[in-house]
Amino acid sequence: MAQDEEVTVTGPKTVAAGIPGVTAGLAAGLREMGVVRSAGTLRRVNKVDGFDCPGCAWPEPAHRHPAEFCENGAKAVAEEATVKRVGPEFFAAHSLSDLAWRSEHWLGKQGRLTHPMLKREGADRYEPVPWDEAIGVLAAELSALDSPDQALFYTSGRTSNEAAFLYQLLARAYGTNNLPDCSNMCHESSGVALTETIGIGKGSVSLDDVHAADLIVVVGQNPGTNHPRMLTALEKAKRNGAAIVAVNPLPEAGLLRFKNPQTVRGLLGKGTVLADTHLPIRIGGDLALFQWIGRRLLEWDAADKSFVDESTTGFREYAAHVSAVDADAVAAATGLSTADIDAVARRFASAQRIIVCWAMGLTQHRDAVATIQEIVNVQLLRGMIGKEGAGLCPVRGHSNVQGDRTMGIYEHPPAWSEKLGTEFGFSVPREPGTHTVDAIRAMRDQTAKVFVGLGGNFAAATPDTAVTEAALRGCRLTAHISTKLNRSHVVTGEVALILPTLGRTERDVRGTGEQFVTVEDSMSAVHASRGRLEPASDGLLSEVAIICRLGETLLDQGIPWGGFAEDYRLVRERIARIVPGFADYEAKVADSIGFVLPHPPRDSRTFTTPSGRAVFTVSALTAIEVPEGRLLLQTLRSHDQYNTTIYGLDDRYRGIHNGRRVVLVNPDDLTELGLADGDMVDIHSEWAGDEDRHVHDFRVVSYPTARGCAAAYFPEANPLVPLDHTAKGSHTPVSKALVVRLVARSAG
Ligand SMILES: Nc1nc2c(c(=O)[nH]1)N[C@H]1C(S)=C(S)[C@@H](COP(=O)(O)OP(=O)(O)OC[C@H]3O[C@@H](n4cnc5c(=O)[nH]c(N)nc54)[C@H](O)[C@@H]3O)O[C@H]1N2
Ligand SMILES: Nc1nc2c(c(=O)[nH]1)N[C@H]1C(S)=C(S)[C@@H](COP(=O)(O)OP(=O)(O)OC[C@H]3O[C@@H](n4cnc5c(=O)[nH]c(N)nc54)[C@H](O)[C@@H]3O)O[C@H]1N2
Ligand SMILES: [Mo]
Repeated sequence: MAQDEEVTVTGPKTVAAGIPGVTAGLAAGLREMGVVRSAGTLRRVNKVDGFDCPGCAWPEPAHRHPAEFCENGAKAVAEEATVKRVGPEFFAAHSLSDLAWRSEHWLGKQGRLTHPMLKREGADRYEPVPWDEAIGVLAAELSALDSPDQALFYTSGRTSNEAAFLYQLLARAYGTNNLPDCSNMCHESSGVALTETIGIGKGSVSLDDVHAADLIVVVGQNPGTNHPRMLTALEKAKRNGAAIVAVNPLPEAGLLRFKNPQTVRGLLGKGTVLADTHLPIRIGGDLALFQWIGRRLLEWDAADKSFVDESTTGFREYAAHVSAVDADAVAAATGLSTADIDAVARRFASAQRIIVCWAMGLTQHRDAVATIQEIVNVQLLRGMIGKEGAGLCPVRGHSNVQGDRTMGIYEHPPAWSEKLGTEFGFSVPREPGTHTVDAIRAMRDQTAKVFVGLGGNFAAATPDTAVTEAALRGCRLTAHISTKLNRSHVVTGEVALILPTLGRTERDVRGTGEQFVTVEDSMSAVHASRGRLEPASDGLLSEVAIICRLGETLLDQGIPWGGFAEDYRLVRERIARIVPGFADYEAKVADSIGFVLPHPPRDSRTFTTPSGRAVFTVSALTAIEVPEGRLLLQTLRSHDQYNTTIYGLDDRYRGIHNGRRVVLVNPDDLTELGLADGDMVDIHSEWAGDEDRHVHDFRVVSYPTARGCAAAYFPEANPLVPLDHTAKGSHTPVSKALVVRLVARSAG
């Protein structure tokens, strides 16, 4: 999958968005959509009567700006609304052996899928088939399995609430909880950490809280690229007097300075300095950092004693543990000086309304759950839950990943299983199913034989690419409900299906007329999303319609699939009856900006933990061991991608152009390793004595990351992530802390 790359490096930027952001967004729109379609489409992003941006899960403000989208939202929309097409002629011209060596960038750029396609056993090509045949093949293969647990039903986070609800209903009525999802690789650690400590796996702040905070700490997150609209909220908080602290091994542009493209000042001026302090932490040092902050808060008598007494449990043990935390151990783990950490601890001690935000820089680590729980500890100590302008803010990735979980996309049976079973007349299986990593193991071990993907790109997004691809190829059938071509369509089982579907931006007309769907953002707000564009092809079905057709063909339980497919209100009616918090669903989403789901800690300082209190936790202070001559590598996103969808080969804010096979290393480490900027290396990852994993031909970039740390892009670096190297308690692949060795490629 080599690409013709001639990487050029211009060095990191310190300011995000402004005119370059606007022009990059518009250019992407014009390139993919043309002038008329661009103007009409971008105007409807995140509007009350428009569609939810398929980009990130950052919430929309109640009073929306005429341009309530960002550069990367515009790119996400352009990618979906492209005028290019991948139809039967494309597959006639390209065999699977031909497609297998194409890059993800190339595959994605071919355009939108238009027809159901089938690869028959032994064939090296997809051929077009009618929908009935495609659904028939899938249903027949599922029916032929010895047990429903031999099937896997994966979901990616763009799926609407309606489709997600029906999909889990289908899987469970068929007989399995095998519902792995992208969340398993994403914010699972946050969900586990928060459920154990505050009783609910979701963040506790609203957008108004962000605007009202006086200290916002952004840990392990790159909002300038991945949640650009968050910068607008940070800017507003800043103007209201908030201090902002960034904790990150990299000096990410958006965190340092921001030019708001929605204001004249932002477009033409110097922009707003966002972060008052940047702690360039060593990868994996956050657990130690927050334990030390906890220690200082206790020494300085900064605890909110009445909150701790009235609402928490476990304080004594926590206090005893952090009081003994050793300064040298903290310095070694964080790579930071005590003085620098203390300066941030003092902000925690004096601020009255503190929000801590985080994303993948915390969740994709071996001790991710414990690390997030240290943040919870500090916030509990300061009484920062259920208080205006304060709280815990895991910033989700995919635009409806949180909603999918609310709708029961989960390998464990949902809390409302019994209601689900009673409503539809079957018993929900009790045995937990497989999460993403177990799904790969099951295919590898041939205990799973049919893989169905509702969106996403399982082959490329998952760890240990060689193992995962072999596992997928070992399946009897792989089937993907997708908008665009990707690696997962070309790494197939014996039989393979592509089921092309409508995107968020497109009009969805069913028997009872035009339909809308609903989604939930990162702050538990649920609202409607209405596609406005003409569908990319007449051959497309909505996700809801595809699931219903499969349900009808596969199952004979008497679930009214036909009715659901023609009128999504009937789906919402069932959700309202079954899923807590959705009473009056239809009325609440029909013509308003939506509603916010209940969140007991935020709403009333109620904690639905076994003790009825928020829980302080104690975790050992660990540091990742890195042998001599090795670096700690994180895999991250460039400014020009959406997960495995590669928009382009530039990473503007980091000053890297025309290539993605790069590894960013601190200049002092380069000197020590006898390497220099521009060198070509192979990267070998070392784990549990197993040194087989490597990727080749990466260009070294001298970059101001923390000492001992390195960074490369996801998904190119995924072959380095060991399948069994997962976070304790959440099973999330450790994508942010790989021990690696760089091996220079000999010249010539
Ligand atoms: N344009 C665009 N938007 C997106 C996405 C996209 O690919 N493109 N993806 C979406 C999805 S699914 C998600 S989950 C989110 C991801 O949003 P992010 O979590 O912002 O994404 P990453 O690129 O993985 O960035 C991880 C950040 O954590 C830092 N980091 C790495 N290791 C550590 C550590 O040990 N400690 C600390 N403190 N920091 C660390 C990295 O330097 C980097 O800044 O974005 C969503 N939005
Ligand atoms: N090494 C490493 N690996 C990682 C990560 C990392 O940071 N490092 N991050 C992880 C994270 S946070 C996540 S969330 C996962 C992402 O894993 P996935 O969600 O599986 O991957 P995506 O790249 O988001 O999926 C893109 C594909 O979804 C399809 N698609 C897009 N829109 C729609 C739609 O509306 N409907 C349907 N049916 N299909 C659609 C298109 O065909 C597109 O090619 O990757 C994880 N993998
Ligand atoms: Mo994610």
